[in-house]
Amino acid sequence: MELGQIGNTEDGVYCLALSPEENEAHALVQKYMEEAGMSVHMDKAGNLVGRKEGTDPNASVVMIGSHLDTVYGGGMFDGRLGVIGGIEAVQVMTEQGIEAKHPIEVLAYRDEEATRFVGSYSGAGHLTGGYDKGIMTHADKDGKTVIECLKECGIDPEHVDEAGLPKGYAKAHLELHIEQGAVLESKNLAVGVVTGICCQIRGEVTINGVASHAGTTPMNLRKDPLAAASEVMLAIESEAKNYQGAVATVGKIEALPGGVNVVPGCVKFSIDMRNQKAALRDEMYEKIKEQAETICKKRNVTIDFNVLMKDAEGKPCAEHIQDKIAKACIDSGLPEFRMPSGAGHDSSTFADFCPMGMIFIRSKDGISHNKVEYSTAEDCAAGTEVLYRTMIELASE
Ligand code: HGY
Ligand code: MN
Ligand code: MN
Ligand code: MN
Repeated sequence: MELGQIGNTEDGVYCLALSPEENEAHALVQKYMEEAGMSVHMDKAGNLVGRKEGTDPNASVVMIGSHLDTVYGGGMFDGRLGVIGGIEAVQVMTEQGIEAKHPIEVLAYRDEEATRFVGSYSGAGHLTGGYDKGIMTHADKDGKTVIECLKECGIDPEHVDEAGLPKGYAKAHLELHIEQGAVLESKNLAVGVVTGICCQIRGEVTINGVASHAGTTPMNLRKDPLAAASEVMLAIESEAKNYQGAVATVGKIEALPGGVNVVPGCVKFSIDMRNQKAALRDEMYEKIKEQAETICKKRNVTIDFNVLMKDAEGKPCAEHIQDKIAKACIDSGLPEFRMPSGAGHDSSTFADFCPMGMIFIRSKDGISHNKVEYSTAEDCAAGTEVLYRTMIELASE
């Protein structure tokens, strides 16, 4: 529970990427890792690495990782479950005196959420080569850049790219995570085997009109970007409903100059569009762009789509890892249920680096990225047991 108190406020947990709270969370987790019998260090990208040696020090590593940073007003389980669950799995191994051939590493990755800066999975991306260096100069909403925040967290920006791991370093990457949706709950299941992770497009849309007097500008003479944006957002929503499994979200909007008696001159809003397959996601995106341009032309305003982050493709979980997780479910007395992930995860960046797999546990009411995010202790334990069994199987063979 201590971890849950870090950055906890009345409207949710604020443990943002590369913040003092994220550092505080890493320091606490380092203590847990040491208590579990792991050697601990911070890698050059600022990720926390707990390591339990194997009987064959040259064997490839079974990696278990997730994140400690949250969205604005987030919950206590997103990411944290995977780090704490990994530590618990190693703790049990240590307590039982179990040795395995392969070294095991439990990692807390920096900046998974891309809430404060663009570019998801940044910490993990440095390890697998999946990091877009252009993001280093990005600034958060207060104008603070990634470089400044890295330095404040004691991470040398000059050396983060030295965190990269060689191909073959990892035997597998596992991640335990809350489902963040309502599928498991609807089927009354505690645990799910993840088959693949969605691919995302994130960006910013700018609509420019003409700021004018709210009292003297007749309705038919306005070039109002906010009214246009409202129509565009409804088009985004209805187009996304045409694609099975697709989602499209506008999570943030800003109307400038923001005066109550001023017809706005400019509107900026975020877009987050996802599907399991890039081709379908891109088809939906292009259709939305086309409709948006037609709406704005009709309204005499201009629109610009600026893509800030785009996953090349959905990320499949390795079949043999899925099968091991499914076996671990059965051995834990749980049914095997396979399902895709509509959320992105640190594991996404490992898909092209090593065989990766994910384990989901049920989310109450399917809610996440919200302070009421909740999973029962029983489900957390069930997911951790499945992780433990899969980890031992992979580390021993
Ligand atoms: O946005 C996501 O899917 C994840 O929570 N980063
Ligand atoms: Mn997460
Ligand atoms: Mn999240
Ligand atoms: Mn150097």
